[in-house]
Amino acid sequence: MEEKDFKSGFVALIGRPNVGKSTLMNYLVGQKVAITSNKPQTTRNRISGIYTSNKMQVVFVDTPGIFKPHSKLDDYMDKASLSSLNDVDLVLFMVEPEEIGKGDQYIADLLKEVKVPVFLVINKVDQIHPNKLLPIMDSYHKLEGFKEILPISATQGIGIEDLLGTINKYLPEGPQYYGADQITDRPEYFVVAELIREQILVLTSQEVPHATAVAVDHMNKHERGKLVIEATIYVEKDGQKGIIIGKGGKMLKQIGINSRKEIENLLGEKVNLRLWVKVQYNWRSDPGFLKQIGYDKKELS
Ligand SMILES: Nc1nc2c(ncn2[C@@H]2O[C@H](COP(=O)(O)OP(=O)(O)OP(=O)(O)O)[C@@H](O)[C@H]2O)c(=O)[nH]1
Ligand SMILES: [Mg+2]
Repeated sequence: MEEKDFKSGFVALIGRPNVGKSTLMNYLVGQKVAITSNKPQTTRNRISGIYTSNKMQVVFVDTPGIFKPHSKLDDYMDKASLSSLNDVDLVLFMVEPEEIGKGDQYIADLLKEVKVPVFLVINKVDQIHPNKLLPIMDSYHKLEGFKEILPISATQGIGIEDLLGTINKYLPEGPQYYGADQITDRPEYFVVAELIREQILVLTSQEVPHATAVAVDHMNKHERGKLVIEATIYVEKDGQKGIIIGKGGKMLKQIGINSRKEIENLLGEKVNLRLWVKVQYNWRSDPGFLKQIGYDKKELS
């Protein structure tokens, strides 16, 4: 229950693609609200994961990895990440367990403009020998500007208690914004579409995952005790459509089987998932289409 010195606030997760931002958020929330993959540029929209204990409520704001934009979608993704820095209480800048490189230097420079405290979080420390950690931490100490430098592993749970304890120290006293059982700010249909996209990231390669968008069209009727979900997978070219469907429909079937399991896990009920594949030429550079499927810049302000 709410105590007198209850703390709450918003904490942004910022960093290059693939450093483990979404993995950390899921670990903290205790459930998969953001999809993850070993391919960079997995996250495309801001999504919050809500952590609640009897001492505090932290709204973690996961963001797309920051990189040099090549298309309208890329540009949208960078803006989504950077705009989140203006309205949070704290920023976690996540990096790989290695000495600072160009991509991280670029983000570190952007973060100098941020007025709220910034923690440097070195993730994936399970991948390195403990002796290697000190020189890495030193290289970041030299940069200055970080209130705390914290090594963690988002998959092994290393350093997470420390991280939460340190966040607690910096957050202001405040109310519980969300119910204790709410784990994300996004509607279920958004997470459902993402879970389908996650399987496309797992099962296909090269340009296909990046050329794919998923939209849930219907998710409100039941047939024979199952929730019927209809969703469309958009790709940019006929060849990509062929890959998503696969020989004799094999790939699409596998995408359906895998994502249905994840969706049933999320919703806690049986699902009848129906998938369609459509070509939407050059959708990544089409502002009208981006808006139509929810990648809307206005959503950010
Ligand atoms: N070994 C190890 N792998 C990790 C750890 N955290 C994340 N990963 C892996 O790193 C990969 C990327 O994780 P994501 O959470 O998707 O990374 P992200 O920063 O959200 O990436 P974008 O959404 O593309 O910006 C996945 O394969 C994760 O399993 C960790 O602590 N240790
Ligand atoms: Mg991510």
